[in-house]
Amino acid sequence: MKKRIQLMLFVIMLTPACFSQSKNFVRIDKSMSDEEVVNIAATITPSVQQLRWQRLEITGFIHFGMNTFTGREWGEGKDDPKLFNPAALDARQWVKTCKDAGIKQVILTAKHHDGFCLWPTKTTEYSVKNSPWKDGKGDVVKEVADACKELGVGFGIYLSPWDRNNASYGTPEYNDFFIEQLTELLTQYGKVDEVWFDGANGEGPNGKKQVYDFERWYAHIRKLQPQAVIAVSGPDVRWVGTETGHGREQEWSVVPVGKNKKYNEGSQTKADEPPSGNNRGQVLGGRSQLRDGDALKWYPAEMDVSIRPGWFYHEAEDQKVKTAEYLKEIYFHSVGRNGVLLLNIPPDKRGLITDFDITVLKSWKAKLDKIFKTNLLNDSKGIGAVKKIKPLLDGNDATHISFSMKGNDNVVELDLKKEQKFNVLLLQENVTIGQRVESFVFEYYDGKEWKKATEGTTIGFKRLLEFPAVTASKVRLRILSARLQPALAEMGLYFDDENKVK
Ligand code: FUL
Repeated sequence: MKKRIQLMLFVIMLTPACFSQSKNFVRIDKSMSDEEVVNIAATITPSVQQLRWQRLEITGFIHFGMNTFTGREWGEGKDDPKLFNPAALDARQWVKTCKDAGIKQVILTAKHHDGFCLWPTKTTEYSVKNSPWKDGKGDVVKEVADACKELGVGFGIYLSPWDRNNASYGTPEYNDFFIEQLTELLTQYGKVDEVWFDGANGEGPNGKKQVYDFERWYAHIRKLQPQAVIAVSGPDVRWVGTETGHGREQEWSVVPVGKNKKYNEGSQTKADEPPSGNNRGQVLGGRSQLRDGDALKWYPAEMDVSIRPGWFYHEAEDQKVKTAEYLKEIYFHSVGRNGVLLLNIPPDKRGLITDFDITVLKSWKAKLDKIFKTNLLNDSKGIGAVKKIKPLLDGNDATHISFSMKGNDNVVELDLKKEQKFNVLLLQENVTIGQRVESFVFEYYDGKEWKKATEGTTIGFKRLLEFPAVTASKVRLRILSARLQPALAEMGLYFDDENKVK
């Protein structure tokens, strides 16, 4: 008997974390008290796929296709495939440019709303195979997938549900056609890490709108590429609600869903809609909103934005590439507000990312590397109730210090050992435990008393705050309110000599 228990324990210890069940969807009902609902929200955690995706922090979008050649943003599906001829196309240059900028995963528009396919699909004649590019023998999806594999970058596909070219659009047959397109993309190019569905649902060539069979598509993706996350008209990753690259001041990863829908316990397949309630405000998932739906779900935010005004390349926008300074702000307001940034970088008609974009990306990367080069807390010592601060400084987002929130067990106080100048704070929660912090204040000791350097609400996977520079040798973080016991994973303090926050 003892042996059996020992064996069982051994097996449990050997079971990789990815096989353990995370609970990322829970139904709630009217009989539950507010406190119960808050406690449920605090224990909801990401799936293995969601956690992998969250840890990428910066991902890239490549909008490329017929629009690149016609100068449009939304093609009508009538442009001649002969127009598609990116004579110098170099997908490796795209992926390398992204990788050098810190982008960890690249999503390609395999088909945009015009229906033109960047791979030689069997499902339609409207594709690269009828273009002059490589005499119709080219395959952009393959070239990008291969470059991602070679350079160790994740690979994702954007397949527009809205198809303005296909004659079956607006009929049930279109859903079968879409399944065939998914099958090709998910079986011919190796591992796919993200499948991105846009919400646009306009009219097709016959003037009809399509009723998308999302649930069938999700099940198909789960079967063929179970490790992929499905965004943003999808169950794993939610659209933040704007295309500006900015998240909310309070961005919770646990949000209410399914106001008018009937969900099954444990099912994530049906959440093909935005969270319930008001999605446009500066708070999503706050206490007062948790009852807006009939379930709570781990549904983290992706902030998509283009480096240029448009999603596709237009020569006239060469001088309108966002500045490195503005991209830095976007980074602080996306990754630094508990989200994943999806930055679009569109190649030009040659099939290359231009130097205008590359120059900005390089200086953006250099800026971020410079800010986060030295964590000024590295040599610090815990001097309050919490002495063992190593989990906060080990670079591991799954080790943490937990706070009971009773008495003064909500504070971590640090001696920096010498005067340091700082103006950027980094905080991370261990989200494998749940997202819990609701408000905090960060203070410094000026020799006489504690003063506020900055304050915030949610932390989540990562929170970044900029504030006017302070010089001090003692600092402390006080968590003011939380759901259950919060688990603080990482803490960083930096000095950005270009920071203009007054
Ligand atoms: C939108 C689309 O309509 C745009 O063209 C672009 O693809 C963007 C990422 O999603 O909704």
